[in-house]
Amino acid sequence: MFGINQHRRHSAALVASVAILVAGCGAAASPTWTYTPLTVDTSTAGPSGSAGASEGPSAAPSAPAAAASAAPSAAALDGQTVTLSEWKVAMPTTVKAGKATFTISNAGATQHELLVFKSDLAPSAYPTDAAGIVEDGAGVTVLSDGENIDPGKTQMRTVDLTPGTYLFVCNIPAHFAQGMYTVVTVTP
Ligand SMILES: [Cu+2]
Repeated sequence: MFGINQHRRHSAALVASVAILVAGCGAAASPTWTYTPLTVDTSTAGPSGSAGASEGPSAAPSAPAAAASAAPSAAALDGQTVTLSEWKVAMPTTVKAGKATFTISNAGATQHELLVFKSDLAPSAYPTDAAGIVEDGAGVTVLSDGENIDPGKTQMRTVDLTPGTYLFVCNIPAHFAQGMYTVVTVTP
């Protein structure tokens, strides 16, 4: 549905605003979810909204109900599927910390792989050589690696995620340079 996809996309672009977005999402259990929650103008969302949301203009931080729903909204990666294709790693951009076993699916037309790095570096600052990320390079830690996956195949992976910033990436030569990665924030 429109709302869910939009929400994911905004979360990716506006990680810092995730609490507000989540609050907006919660209030928009009503069908009125649009961009407007970002403006913190609740005059449009208010009429149908929850009791908490009607309290004031800055509903996101002050409404107890919205605040309570913010944390659980980052779902665990456990049981989810990460889908690889040219040149994307499709997955949630915010997940909850913890041990997670997930499926990696190659929906592309060529082999891909999935590596998980933990690092505070922006992707553009990752250590690279001509092929891609230098996996034992400075400032990055490989949390998980696996065999290449043929098109149409899947692979199971288990990781233990602690809060921080991760890069889920295909490091087959030139694939990282094609942008085949997703930055993932792991929340407590
Ligand atoms: Cu790839």
